[in-house]
Amino acid sequence: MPGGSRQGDSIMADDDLDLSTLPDDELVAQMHDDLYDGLKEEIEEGVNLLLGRGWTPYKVLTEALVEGMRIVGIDFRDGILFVPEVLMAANAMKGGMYILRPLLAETGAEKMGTVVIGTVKGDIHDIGKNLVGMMLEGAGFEVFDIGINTPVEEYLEALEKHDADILGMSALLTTTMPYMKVVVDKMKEKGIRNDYIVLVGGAPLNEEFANSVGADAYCRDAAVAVETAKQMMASRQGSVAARMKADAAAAGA
Ligand code: B1M
Repeated sequence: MPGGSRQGDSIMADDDLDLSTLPDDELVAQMHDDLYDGLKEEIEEGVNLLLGRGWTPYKVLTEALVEGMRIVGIDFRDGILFVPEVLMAANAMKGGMYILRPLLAETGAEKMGTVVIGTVKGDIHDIGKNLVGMMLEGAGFEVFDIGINTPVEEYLEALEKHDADILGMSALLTTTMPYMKVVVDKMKEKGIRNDYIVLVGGAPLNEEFANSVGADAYCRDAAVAVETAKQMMASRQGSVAARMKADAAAAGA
């Protein structure tokens, strides 16, 4: 990356650094630096060290990885980092997420429902989507991740194939987020819109936008996505149960 890491100079040359000797706060700061520099092996080592010190997978994810990527995003926006460096940072982040994924999914929670999730057509950002998928799995949802650059036909095919309850769509670009409306409109046209809960997320979105495209909810982050998915599944199951009760009462009358 241009000009070296943001804070690395203040500690010592990265090659000489033994991450295991650093206290937690310095290790996390160093990991932000290593993510910035796209150092996948160092990120993997840092994640393992923090887990070994008793950090929960969620704390490692949010404080070491997501925060590191937030810093990368600022310098990308300001023209200090460019696409190749950000790709390396993303690759390093994925190395860390790969270690955390099974741990986040290991909750033994009962099955909450089935989710199909994908990044919309024209958009290749997948870190946030992957994270949301991981967290939903950890909360007991079965998740089918259909990837990036997803056209409407693939969303609809996957919903039917996996008998899904929830459709999750991610968009990171102001130019691609309107595609969510294309998907929802197609669902309406086919008369299947109300068969699914539609959740949307991504940095440029907000609640108003989610309403305008006809989604059920906007999810600011992965934790909100999990809470929203759980609540919406519970109220959907509640209304199905109420309808069955009413039908049974009507049949008995
Ligand atoms: Co791009 N990029 N990028 N990028 N990139 C952004 C999004 C940008 C904001 C950077 C900037 O200028 N500050 C900017 C968008 C500007 C805009 O439209 N307003 C931008 C741009 C311009 C571009 C390109 C056009 C650059 C270029 O080529 N000139 C290009 C577009 C490519 C394309 O998609 N067609 C591009 C390319 C790339 C890379 C390939 C280099 C790389 C992506 C690698 C990858 O994903 N595999 C990349 C990256 C890494 C970023 C930033 C730096 C980081 C995104 C990220 O991973 N964040 C980003 C800057 C930023 O967002 N601050 C940026 C970490 C992640 C955990 O957060 O994705 O927000 P996030 O996900 C959160 C929530 O949003 C939410 O929960 C997640 C977890 O808490 N959420 C959901 C997300 N999806 C959800 C779905 C749900 C629910 C919640 O469903 C239920």
